[in-house]
Amino acid sequence: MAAKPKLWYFPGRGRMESIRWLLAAAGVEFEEEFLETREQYEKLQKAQTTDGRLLFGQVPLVEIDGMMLTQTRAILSYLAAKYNLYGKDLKETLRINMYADGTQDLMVMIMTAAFKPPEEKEENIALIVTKAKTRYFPVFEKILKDHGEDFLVGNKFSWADVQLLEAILMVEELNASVLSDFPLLKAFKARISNIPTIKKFLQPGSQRKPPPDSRYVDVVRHVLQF
Ligand SMILES: N[C@@H](CCC(=O)N[C@@H](CS)C(=O)NCC(=O)O)C(=O)O
Repeated sequence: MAAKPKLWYFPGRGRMESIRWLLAAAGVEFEEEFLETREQYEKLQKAQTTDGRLLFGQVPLVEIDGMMLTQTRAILSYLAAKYNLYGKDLKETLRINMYADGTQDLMVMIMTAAFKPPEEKEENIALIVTKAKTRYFPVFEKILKDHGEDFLVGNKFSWADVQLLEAILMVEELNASVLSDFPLLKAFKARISNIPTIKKFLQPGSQRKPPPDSRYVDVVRHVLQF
């Protein structure tokens, strides 16, 4: 039996969370090592010269299929292809990439919000919710309306669906009624949440991480020294 993929990251969501989601959606078990000290991070950095662990000195780092992978987007694409969540042809793959990149842009805004000074937080959250409602969610609502299918691409469950659900849940944590004007996204959310592997990941006790709190922010600041 192949070894479980191993993930190295801080003990929280950040850039690793979408990787956790995609593995979970594919029904793949994984191990995690949490970086909580500068020493752990420096140890990974030093390993760079010997076995290419941190290619550009950054995490996420994922060990899978005998490789040490960095760069979130590359890792996600590899997993999507490996677990058959990447469309049936180049054109479907392209659309999945476009949709996943869009939701990733939205999630990066949320990810970085936790590190803003307290006086900027409220305004920043309002901006993110507005962007979700005016730029991102209308696009996905229209896609679902136009083709009338259950999934975003090719009427088949893909990485794009996994990541859109992740993004919807993240924005709902900022504003619980954000989907009120998006009936098809509401139905999409219910449908995708009910896929057995996703349902399992949404249960308490899974490897899904909670929203960032001050402890998480302190750990990241401490490890990366900023
Ligand atoms: N393009 C990279 C960016 C990775 C990145 O910025 N990682 C941060 C932690 S979330 C990091 O390791 N920063 C340390 C540094 O850049 O020196 C990716 O998407 O994986």
